[in-house]
Amino acid sequence: ERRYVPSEVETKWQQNWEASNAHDTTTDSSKPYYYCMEQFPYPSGRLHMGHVRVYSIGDVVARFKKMSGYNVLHLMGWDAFGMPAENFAIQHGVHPNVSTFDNIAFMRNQQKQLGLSYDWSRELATCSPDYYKWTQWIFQLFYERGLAYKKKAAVNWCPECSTVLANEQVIDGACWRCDSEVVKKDLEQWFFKITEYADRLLTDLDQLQGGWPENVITMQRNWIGKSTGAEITFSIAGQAEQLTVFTTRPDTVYGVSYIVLAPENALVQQLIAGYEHQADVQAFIDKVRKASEIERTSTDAEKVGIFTGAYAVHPLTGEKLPIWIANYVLPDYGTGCVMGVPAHDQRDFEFATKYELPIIPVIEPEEGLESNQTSAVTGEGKLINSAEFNGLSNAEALTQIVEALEQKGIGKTTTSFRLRDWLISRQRYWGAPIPMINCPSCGTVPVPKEQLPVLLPEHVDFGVKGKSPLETNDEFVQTTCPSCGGAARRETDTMDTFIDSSWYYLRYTGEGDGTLPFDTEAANNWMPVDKYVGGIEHAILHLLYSRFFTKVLHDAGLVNFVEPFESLLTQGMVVLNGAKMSKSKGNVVSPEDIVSKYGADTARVFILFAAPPDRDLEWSDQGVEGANRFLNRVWRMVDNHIPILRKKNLTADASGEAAKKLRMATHATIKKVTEDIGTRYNFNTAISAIMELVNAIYTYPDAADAGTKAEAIRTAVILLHPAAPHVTSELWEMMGETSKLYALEWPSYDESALVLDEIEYVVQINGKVRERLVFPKDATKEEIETQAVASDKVQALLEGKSIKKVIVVPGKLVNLVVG
Ligand code: ANZ
Ligand code: ZN
Repeated sequence: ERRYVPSEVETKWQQNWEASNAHDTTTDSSKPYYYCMEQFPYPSGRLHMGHVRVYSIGDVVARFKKMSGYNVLHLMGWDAFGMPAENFAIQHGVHPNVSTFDNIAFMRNQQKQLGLSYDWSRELATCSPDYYKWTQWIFQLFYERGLAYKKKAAVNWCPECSTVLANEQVIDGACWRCDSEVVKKDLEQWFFKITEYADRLLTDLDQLQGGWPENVITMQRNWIGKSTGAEITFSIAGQAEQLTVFTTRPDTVYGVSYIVLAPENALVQQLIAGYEHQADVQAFIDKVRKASEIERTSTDAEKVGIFTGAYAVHPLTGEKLPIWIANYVLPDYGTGCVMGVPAHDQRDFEFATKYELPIIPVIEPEEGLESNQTSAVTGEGKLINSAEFNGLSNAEALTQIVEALEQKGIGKTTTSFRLRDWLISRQRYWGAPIPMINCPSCGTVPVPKEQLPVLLPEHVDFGVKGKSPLETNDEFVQTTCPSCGGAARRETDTMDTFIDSSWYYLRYTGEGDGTLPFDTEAANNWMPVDKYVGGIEHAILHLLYSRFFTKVLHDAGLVNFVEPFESLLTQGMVVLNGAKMSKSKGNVVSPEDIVSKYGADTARVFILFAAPPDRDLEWSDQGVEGANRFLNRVWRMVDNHIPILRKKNLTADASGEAAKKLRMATHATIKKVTEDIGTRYNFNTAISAIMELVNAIYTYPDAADAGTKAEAIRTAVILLHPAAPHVTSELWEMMGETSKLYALEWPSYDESALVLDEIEYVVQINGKVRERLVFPKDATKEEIETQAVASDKVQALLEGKSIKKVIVVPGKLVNLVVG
């Protein structure tokens, strides 16, 4: 008798797989391709349970697909640039290059201890020069295609440290280091023109229906936020300049009582020039700009504004409308300019009430209007106070008013998107340098391609006031202009790390010959990713950016597909007593502890068994112990049957009652596990089906056919392999098998073994279940009826009563109506 010692078994098989290159990617042309990918981690230091969960899910799918005859691409890499390493450098003086690769080494080792089937020969780290060289190349491709441009934009600025802060470094409006109040400051920054792809990013979501969770599609759709409406032009009293508003409700145009601009709107300065209260308006503008967008747009934020002293002219009535600025108008949505319709827009209503602006109802709902409006009327209705449009329904009026405005040349139908261009500049060190040069005479010039990568200089100063780290290295900054040869300065911003992760899945498919960022042929073969497993926290940005990159690379002729991820699985969180595990909550269960106490297989089986993958998983010590007990039970099952399992010429004879039942259980389990893993991704029910099979094997009579039992045991071990690869490999060897379990063909089931010869019927009297009887599968209705009536129990219950009617539902039940 041999005891199950996970640590021994796991080390042995991890070494065995590594030595035999078990997880190398195959590209056998006779097999279909399957790309299984888990979101690559940030190398934070060590794995947490959330990681273990994503990897376990991905690994089951990858191993299952390999056994099912696919070439499988299954890899790991590191999203290795980013703030934490830089913060660590600032606080502890360890260079990001050192801490990052230390962290990677540690976490890679942890992943290996989990027995994950990655092809490590294709591992990548976004912070290595041979990767970010191509991130820079792609940046330049975007630039060449007019999709990268520079514009002034506000950054968070700490006046005390005189440094730019990332959003994560602003805590409750204050600097993370010195706690002083953070202000906004305008800097020239790089943007990616994702808005040019807004329509395609929206319409192509249709292709993802079915493959992506519905809620993720909805989140993407809302983020892109397409609104259909109109632009209407207003002239400004006494000025040549005009104003254009964006409105989704042109039907309310006669209800406009003021115009309101975002304080940042370029026109504002012109409007207030020479106004007697100009200084007050300016002070108001400065104050609003400090608030974040979230504060400004939240519906319960107080709406505040100030009159600019200027007036607009209503294009249809000629009436003078005061022009205000207010915090609730955003500078970069629509035109940054709104026609205020207090009677029908709640924000405008609150604003008008506060500042005593006129409220003019122009739509009358069916139930009539209150004489003293207490809130905006936002529903449907008929037009009033609207000249020749009175009496129309507001839907009709909308079209007709836009037509009328169009004819006058002062309005047109348009769409607006919530989606903004992507600000990609970071005034940070630990990121890919933007490969551009600023020349005093030629302007912005790309670094010549043959000079890529622009390497991150090793020596920078993280703490110089008023400078971002790259600016502190003169050798880096001073360069010559590629175009005129004169003295020039390098761009000192680095790229948002979301760029690094927007194309790694392409690099994984093959590095190619070094002339392009990836092997385009390999990418076209493997892509789109068949299964992408990751957290819901990336449901918007990472996926949107990756989709955007794919489309641009498609348009540039580098790939032949437009969507990168065909199917997406968003796994739930790992929680403890209902709360997300997190360091700050102090409720972290560490993967190291679980693996060293119970082994990786137990951790994997527990995680897969405890919940469907898209649900939150409640951590439970009893659950972990249960998983461990189950593996021990499987171990003993094999260990106790070594003689029959090793008997090579043992044949199965399933003609006996018990053998027939066990054979049926075996094949039903193959069917269920195959479908649960391969099509439903319900790993929890797959494992519970294997548990049931193991139970059936345990209760199988000793006297019954041994060959059938051996088949059942062997099957249970194979089916469990993707979830618990180490212990099953060991058991396979103990059975005397010499083949490699990971390379074994996934078992198929025998349909005929699933068919029952006999069926159990429920016998009801007046709808109440009274008896259960077994009939041959091919019994006729008459036979079933007579035997049911003749049974002892039914006869006893029938005493003194007569049968009025008998209903037989084939395969299910007999109901006797008795009176
Ligand atoms: C007049 C009006 C009357 C409006 C009415 C609504 C109701 P969505 O659906 O989100 O696209 N708006 C336009 N630009 C804005 C900006 N930069 N900041 C804040 N609000 C802005 O919203 C479109 C509506 O939001 C527009 O239609 C405009 O107000 C406002 F009964 O125009 B509406
Ligand atoms: Zn130049």
